[in-house]
Amino acid sequence: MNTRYFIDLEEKYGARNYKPLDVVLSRGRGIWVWDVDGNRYMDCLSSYSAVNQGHCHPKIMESMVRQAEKLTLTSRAFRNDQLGPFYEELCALTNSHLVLPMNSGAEAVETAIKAVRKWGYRTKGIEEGRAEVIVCENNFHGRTITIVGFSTEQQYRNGFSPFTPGFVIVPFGDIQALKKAITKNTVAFLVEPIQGEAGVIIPPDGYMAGVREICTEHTIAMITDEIQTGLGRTGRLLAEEHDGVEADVTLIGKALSGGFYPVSAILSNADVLGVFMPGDHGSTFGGNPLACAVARAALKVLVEEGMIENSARMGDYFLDNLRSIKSSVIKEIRGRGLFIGVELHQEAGGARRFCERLMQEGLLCKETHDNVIRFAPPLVISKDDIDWALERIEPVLSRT
Ligand code: IF1
Repeated sequence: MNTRYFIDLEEKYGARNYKPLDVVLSRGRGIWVWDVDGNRYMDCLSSYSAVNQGHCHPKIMESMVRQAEKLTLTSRAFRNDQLGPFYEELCALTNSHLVLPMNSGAEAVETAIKAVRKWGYRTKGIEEGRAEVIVCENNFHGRTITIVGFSTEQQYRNGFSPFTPGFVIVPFGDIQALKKAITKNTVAFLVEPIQGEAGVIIPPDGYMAGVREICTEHTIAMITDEIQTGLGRTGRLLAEEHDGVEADVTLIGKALSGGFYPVSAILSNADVLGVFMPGDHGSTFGGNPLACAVARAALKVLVEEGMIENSARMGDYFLDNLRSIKSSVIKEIRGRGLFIGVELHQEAGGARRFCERLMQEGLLCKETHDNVIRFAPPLVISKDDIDWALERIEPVLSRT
């Protein structure tokens, strides 16, 4: 059965909440994926940074299979032998005090919002129901009603109101705007260290350090959403490290499982997550033994196989070479580590058609916000692999 057969099935039975490229993948290993017709592609999206460790990493797979044969789910009504070691390893790696395990990134964001609201009421004496969380324009934190309610992207909001109150929106990268937005009811500031969906937008130098200072000064919880930027994507374990800051609450997901399983986590100092009492919060699958075993293996290979350092080195190499391409369509090239966005001029006619041309050349990438091509390959990519990619990117971007 070939590509058309599978596309027709999806079109016939599937809700239309995506418009994917017409490639039907059936196998993946490392940076490569193959479609049902046997064509090979380099994956330059990594499932939005959920496959940092490369597709089907054998050691993560081995851990998943071994755990799946033993015990997959106990509910949190009982304990299991993977949860404590997962907590200990994750806290040691991220210098965190407490962990709350969830499944999707959006669940981690929602959990953090619940935690900081309760923390504000219980420790700052804010009047119940008045808590405010400051967020940024062009944010992306997930797709729940509460989260899209504070999105500035109309398409993410249209048709889904009414929304959750208690959110204030400020420009990303603007310290003064953040200061002005703070009131006596402000409990937290939620920010992506680099805005991914907005088009790999990197804030001015010192922004995150300034945020840290303001949040400390006003006793506001600094929440960094590292669900996409974390776990090596920008060349450091967490993107916040580039600014030498430690958030009060850090959210991770995606590559926390190496793409094998939905695993997310809220990392925090004891103050914030410490407000949760038994019965306050939970989820059926949060912290299940299979998720923990997979996440433990995913973190282990990420660190032990030098993927974070490789992301920094290969990201610099990729960026330098992209910047040397002579092209009338490229407006700006932005990136940190292997988190790269190539913004095209409006006149180029949109990034989608370049992604379609690149697909024909064997390279899978994704446009974001019409004019930005995102290049985010798995962190195991080599210099030769990048040269292979550049040999295909250069002609596509230098021709209009
Ligand atoms: C889609 C992109 C979109 C995230 C950050 C939380 C979440 C995400 C910084 C929620 C998820 C995914 C969702 C997926 C496409 C992709 C994405 F930013 F990565 F490109 F949409 F904007 N915080 N991002 O990036 O995590 O609940 O999905 O596990 O919704 O189309 P999730």
